[in-house]
Amino acid sequence: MRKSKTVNIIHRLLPVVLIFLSACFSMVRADDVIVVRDAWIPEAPPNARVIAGYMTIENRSSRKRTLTGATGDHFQKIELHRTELHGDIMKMVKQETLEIPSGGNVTLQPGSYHLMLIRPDSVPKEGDVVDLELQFDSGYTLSVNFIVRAATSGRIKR
Ligand SMILES: [Cu+2]
Repeated sequence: MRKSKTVNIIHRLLPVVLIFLSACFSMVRADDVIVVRDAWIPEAPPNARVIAGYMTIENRSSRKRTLTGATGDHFQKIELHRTELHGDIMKMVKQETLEIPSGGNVTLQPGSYHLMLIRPDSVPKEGDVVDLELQFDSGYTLSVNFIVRAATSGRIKR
């Protein structure tokens, strides 16, 4: 009697467990197609109130992905910016989102898109690693380690 009860419970729970497991696997499948490379932060003066974050985001999925924001424990807030030339003046313009086309990639780099890390608890130094969470439109978050490099040597060479 006891045994069949246990079996019954397992039978009843099995579909739930399977649905849960397949949801987990499909989440992994859906989200492991975003790859971030060359994540770095140029070293800033110790009193800097904002610092920049750069990286290349690659989208290996079959549909476009949209970066909607980022968070980090040691910053008051993080915005997505784009440096634009207005006449003779370089301006940073806040962006709500950044689209990464299917099968393509977008590079955040000096003079273009960047993460603006606002009011750090303390300004990281060359060699430090800063952990940030990137948020995408699917609700997916990706943890990325940004390496702090000397500002002059940090540019990505092509
Ligand atoms: Cu900015």
